[in-house]
Amino acid sequence: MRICILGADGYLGWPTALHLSARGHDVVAVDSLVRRRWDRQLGAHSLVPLASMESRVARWQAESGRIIEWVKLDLCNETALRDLIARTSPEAVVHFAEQRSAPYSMISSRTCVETQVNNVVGTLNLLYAMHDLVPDAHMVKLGTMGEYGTPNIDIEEGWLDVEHNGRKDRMLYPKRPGSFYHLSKVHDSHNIEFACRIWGTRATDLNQGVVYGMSTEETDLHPQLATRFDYDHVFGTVLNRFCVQAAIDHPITVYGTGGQTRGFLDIRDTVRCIELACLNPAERGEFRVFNQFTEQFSVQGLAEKVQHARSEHGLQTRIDHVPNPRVEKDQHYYNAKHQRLLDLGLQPHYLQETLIESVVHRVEKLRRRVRPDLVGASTVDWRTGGPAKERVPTARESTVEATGRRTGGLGAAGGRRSVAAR
Ligand code: NAD
Ligand code: USQ
Repeated sequence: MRICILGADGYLGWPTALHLSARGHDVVAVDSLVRRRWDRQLGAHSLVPLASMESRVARWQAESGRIIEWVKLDLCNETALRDLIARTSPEAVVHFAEQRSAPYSMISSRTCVETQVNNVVGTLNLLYAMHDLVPDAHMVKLGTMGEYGTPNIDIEEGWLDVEHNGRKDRMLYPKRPGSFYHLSKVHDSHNIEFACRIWGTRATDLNQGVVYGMSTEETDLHPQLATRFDYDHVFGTVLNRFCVQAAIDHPITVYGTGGQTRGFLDIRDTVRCIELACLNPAERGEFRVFNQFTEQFSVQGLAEKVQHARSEHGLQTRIDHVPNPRVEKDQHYYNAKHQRLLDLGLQPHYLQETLIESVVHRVEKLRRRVRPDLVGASTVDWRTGGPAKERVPTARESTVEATGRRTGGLGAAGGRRSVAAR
């Protein structure tokens, strides 16, 4: 298939581009590189050193003999996006290209608006481009399990059969997300469902859980093919952060009681799920929703798994319960269906202590790159936003930054410049 991967410089987009290319698909890898800019602005960085996209695709060709076309493009630039879709005429477009951090979206009005504009406008531009130029193509969109929130009833895959006052209907499952980022995904889902209904667009919304892991078969082939790995408190996700904390003997930061339960999956299953969605497209006019995760865990349960994996090697790991900077339930019912990708043939990699140990082991090798000031609990509070040092610099401050003086950033005041910026 001809497949465009949007957001191909990211944690999940890059391994997916490699996975699909390795299986014989013609892949166009697209990204604006805005995430590297957000890292610089926040003073954060990927723990795993990142090659440029040019080096990555060249290395992939050397390793595999396969060509991935690399295009730098912002989805919010409608003209450029339309040119890309017209020129490449894809059969499937996989859309990862969004601001994906809940804490980032809660720092300030500016980061909230930036998140929602980037995500909602990019997706609308893509819907229009696909409708006008490749109406038969299939949109595979990364949504999130967090769109549903934590309702006190079972979570279905996208749709809910409702009986009310003696009448029945099938409705989009009610959403009650927990951040302005997660809300942007809800807005996307509604816009995509509407496009399916009025234009006959084919779309699969993958409501993905929290992803963990550092590598896939293809990213392991060469250091230049590695994908990013975030551990800071804005972009780092929970299990990846816990592994880094354990590796550097930092207490594990469980927010609140740790009863928050979420769906999780291994990064190797993410790339397989995307492949399955592409190979089995939605029908014309179908808004298809898959809940893309393989197991559910509480945050406390994950912390204990990491602690136990370490204790097997005689190592002690402390678990700290810190005040929750988020507004979320930490004791709640959670039972989310996740059958449809299994029906298509997904064979999950379930979380094992060996995986935790292998991630911790890899982090230990990169220990010198870990910045302790990025590892601790989040300072972005849902009620009050982020402290001034975390806010995105104003245009004037950015100019100062470009001339070499540091502004903003997650680290301690007067911290170092980020690795990416060095
Ligand atoms: P990431 O930040 O590592 O990658 C996203 C990429 O998209 C970045 O390289 C960024 O530069 C690019 N991008 C953002 N806005 C863009 C725009 N307007 N134009 C072009 N490129 C743009 O994130 P990730 O972890 O790889 O997540 C990818 C997708 O999967 C996101 O949509 C996210 O919401 C979803 N998701 C991620 C997880 C997770 O645990 N990582 C879980 C569920 C869903
Ligand atoms: N948490 C801790 N300690 C930490 C970090 C997080 O207890 O040090 C808790 C959070 O309070 C939350 C849970 O762990 O209850 C998950 O947090 P997270 O940062 O791993 O995940 P989240 O903010 O939900 O976002 C991530 C991705 C996002 C994706 C989402 C999937 O960044 O792109 O959409 O996971 S889901 O959670 O299913 O919505």
